[in-house]
Amino acid sequence: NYRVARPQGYRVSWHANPAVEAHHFGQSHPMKPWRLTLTKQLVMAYGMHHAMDLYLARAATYEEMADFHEADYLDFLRQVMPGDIDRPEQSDNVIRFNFGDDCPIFDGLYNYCSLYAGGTVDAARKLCNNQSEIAINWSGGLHHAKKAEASGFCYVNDIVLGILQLLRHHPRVMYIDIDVHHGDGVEQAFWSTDRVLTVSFHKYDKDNFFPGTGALDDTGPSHPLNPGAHHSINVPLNDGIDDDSYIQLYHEVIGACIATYRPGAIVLQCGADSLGCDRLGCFNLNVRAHGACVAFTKTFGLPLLVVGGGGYTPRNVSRAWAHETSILLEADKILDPTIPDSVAFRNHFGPDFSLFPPLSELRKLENKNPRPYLAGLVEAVHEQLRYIQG
Ligand code: V1S
Ligand code: CA
Ligand code: ZN
Repeated sequence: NYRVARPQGYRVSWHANPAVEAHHFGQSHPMKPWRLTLTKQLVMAYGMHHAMDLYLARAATYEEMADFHEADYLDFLRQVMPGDIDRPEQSDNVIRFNFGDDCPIFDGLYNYCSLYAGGTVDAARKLCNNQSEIAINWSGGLHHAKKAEASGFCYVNDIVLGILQLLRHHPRVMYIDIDVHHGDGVEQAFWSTDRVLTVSFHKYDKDNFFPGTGALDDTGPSHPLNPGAHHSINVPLNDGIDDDSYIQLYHEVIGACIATYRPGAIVLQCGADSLGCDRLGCFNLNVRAHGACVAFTKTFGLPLLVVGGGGYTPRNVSRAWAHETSILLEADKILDPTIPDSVAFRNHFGPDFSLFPPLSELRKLENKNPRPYLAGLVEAVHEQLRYIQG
């Protein structure tokens, strides 16, 4: 590996398979794997591919996915075909495994799932083998998938598979989720163990915002015999949170969690639907603020697995993930904030061609998170951390 002697910075590995990008959920579906193409084009136009180890992600095997998922569910996922959604003989399984409008059955579904999952498993193994300090898979981060159920555009929970790999080498792993939605699938997968601390920041409205879970007092099943009690941290937010509030909250919550829990590795889900102007999101964050969370997480110097997640305005998803790649490479200060002329699909970034458009101004949402509310959240997290040992 040529990069062992990098004078400053960490070895960063990039895990991707371009075949993921070609899958289609359907015309009106908000999840567009094509956003990964746009991200890659930006990363390459800035020359960042020269500063990372690039790996072609292989498909996760059935057995690897069975580390978390039930065989019945994987068998269905493997053999199902687009027309099955309307076939009476498949209707029991379609309902049981929650396929439908949110989780459609499209061409190449199993291939899509195994490729994004393979990227995260590979990335985790690179960290475990000490072959890189930071491993990135922007196609992963599909945090809603359950053991035997698809949910919220997620079919295979690559994050859970990645954490299971990290747990082979690290006594404690911390999971951080800045997607605008609650990271319910990852929380649930580990809610009986004290070896994973999950922390999700999200919009919370039990009745009107998907998935409706992640209240402040949802801290994991609190039976005295459950070692995982108190090991789910939820930071429920209202519409319109702005840059300064979010960054301060992130620093206070994550700083305290890491100091108390002392994880050996961190998994960071960077869902970009927490940006302003997102098609499904309702926060008011700019690209720099989203990136500031990544930068702060990196300062702890722990092995870091970075995955994507939601993000439904592709031009902004790609801006955020390209900027965050530059932060992980310590190249953010030298990137031109004007998007290079050479980038493919440059028309998507007009009329400003800026890496940092004023998202918080373009769709102004009232910030319904007053300072005392946020102070109360931090206080509650500190209180919860008193039950946790590192
Ligand atoms: N919000 C939202 C939303 N929009 C859709 C949707 C819209 C058009 C389609 F053709 C298909 C689906 N579904 C939802 C949410 C799911 C959000 C998932 C976020 C995933 C993630 O970013 O966290 C990680 C990748 N679903 C719902 O709100 C459920 C419904 C209640 C309403 C929408 N219909 C389609 C299903 C039931
Ligand atoms: Ca979240
Ligand atoms: Zn989301």
